Amino acid sequence: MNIVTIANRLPVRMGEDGWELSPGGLVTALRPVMAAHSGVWVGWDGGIRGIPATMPDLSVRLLPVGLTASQVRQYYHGFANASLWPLLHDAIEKPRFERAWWHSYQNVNAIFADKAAAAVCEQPDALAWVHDYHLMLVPRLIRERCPDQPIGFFLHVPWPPPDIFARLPWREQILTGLLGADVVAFHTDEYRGNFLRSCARLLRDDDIEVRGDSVVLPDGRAVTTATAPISIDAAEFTQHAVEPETDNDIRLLAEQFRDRTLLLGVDRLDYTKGIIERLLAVEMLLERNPGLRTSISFLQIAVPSRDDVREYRQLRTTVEQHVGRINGLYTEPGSDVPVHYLYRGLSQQQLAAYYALADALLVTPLIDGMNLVCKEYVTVQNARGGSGVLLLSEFTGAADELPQAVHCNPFDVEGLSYRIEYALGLTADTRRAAIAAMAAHVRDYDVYRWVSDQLAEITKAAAPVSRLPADRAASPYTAGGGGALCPGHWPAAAGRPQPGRAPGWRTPRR
Ligand code: ADQ
Repeated sequence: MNIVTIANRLPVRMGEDGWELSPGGLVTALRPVMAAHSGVWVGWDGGIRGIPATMPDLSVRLLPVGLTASQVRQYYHGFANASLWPLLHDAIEKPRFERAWWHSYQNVNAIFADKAAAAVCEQPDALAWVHDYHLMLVPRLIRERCPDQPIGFFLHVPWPPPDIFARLPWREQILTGLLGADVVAFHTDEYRGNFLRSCARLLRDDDIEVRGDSVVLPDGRAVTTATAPISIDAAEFTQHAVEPETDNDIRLLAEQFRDRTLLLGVDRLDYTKGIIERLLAVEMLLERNPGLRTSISFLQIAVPSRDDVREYRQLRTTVEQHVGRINGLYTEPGSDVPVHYLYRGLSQQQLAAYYALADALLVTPLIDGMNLVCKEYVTVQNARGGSGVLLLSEFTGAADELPQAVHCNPFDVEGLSYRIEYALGLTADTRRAAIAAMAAHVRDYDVYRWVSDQLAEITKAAAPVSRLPADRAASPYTAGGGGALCPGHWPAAAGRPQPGRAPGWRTPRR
């Protein structure tokens, strides 16, 4: 099978020794697929020229998309990161909407779709797999260009309730863009349900109907939705946990944090991750328990992220002010500071050393599509027989899968500080058993399984028989009946029923 992956970024970056595969959630998840299948990866070159056509440890052709400075500003920093990102994260920061950003998003999505379609249409067994909120118009654009190719879409972030999604001025276009896919997949049932309810409420007038877990279009094509919690390459992290370099790093860190209980936070520096709430909870812990000021250390490792967006620059300043204030208040004379802070990216192997040493990992997002860091932590702890404890926000996709974690509500900062105390008070046996159970789950449902399940789902949904209308089952998501058919709204597909095809129906571009 030929897989054409379409994602905002290519999976490569310039490292100290030349081009290397990038770290990060999406790349971590997709790398094994591309190693196992031949194919193409379409993505933005990040403004760096000279991207290689292939990488030695990735059997994939890289197809770079070049963007102008204005497209980067408007499509990426603007619409993707200042409109869609906050909107899809329950609008915890107020989304900003600007028409120029939206127009740029449309243009850039068309550029990605043209590149992808050129790769998809030339191979009969190709499957297009589109990723994430940057490219939500792409499934439909590819469908217009290659009507019969299987197309899947995976959303790496949450889908909010319809009341929140409805704030987007271009909500119908985004929904119909996604419905160009055969399968639209989410991390959790909750996000999937929110999406189906959004379709039912906002696409009524387009003669689009939600039936069970599918969405049926005016031309009779049924779009399947799926729940597919993403995971990590557990074998790779298990390996990192026991490498000699990791042992060396652990020795150095153990020396640095000797006689201290180490609490750890590891995140992209993003306002969804609850870093401020975490720092405030640690502050309350130290305020309440003077003895802890010399016996615990809290280390926050933050990867620089999106510092071209105003809210992210402000967040960095605020985090650094809190770190300074807490240390100013609670460092005991003659002792080390209680809060440590690294603002940088680390290799997976280096992260593994921190995971191995940390007595507790604080994962406290206000909202997070999944969260891979907690899965990495339980894997490394288990590989070293550790008895660390995972504190996990109930507002992460991962909380559904890891019931053995100590769940917490980061909006309740004082409550969070008590949950940390509770977690640290658990016996080593209890903690070790919880880690083992969570690590077993992550091992069983690793990223390889996620990928093969997703590819099977897309292939199945795209088979001709599945494209016939779904049964007229009552749907928990349907808000009402249809309305007028929108001529020209849906690209025609060869061999598919197209009731009500009206004059003015657009011929798909090939
Ligand atoms: P992210 O928001 O980036 O991903 P997450 O799932 O936690 O969040 O993945 C972060 C990745 O970056 C992890 O693999 C982690 O190891 C790595 N990382 C973190 N800190 C690092 C550091 N200092 N140096 C190097 N690497 C670091 C988005 C969604 C998530 C979803 C993923 C995958 O927001 O909800 O889980 O995609 O779908």
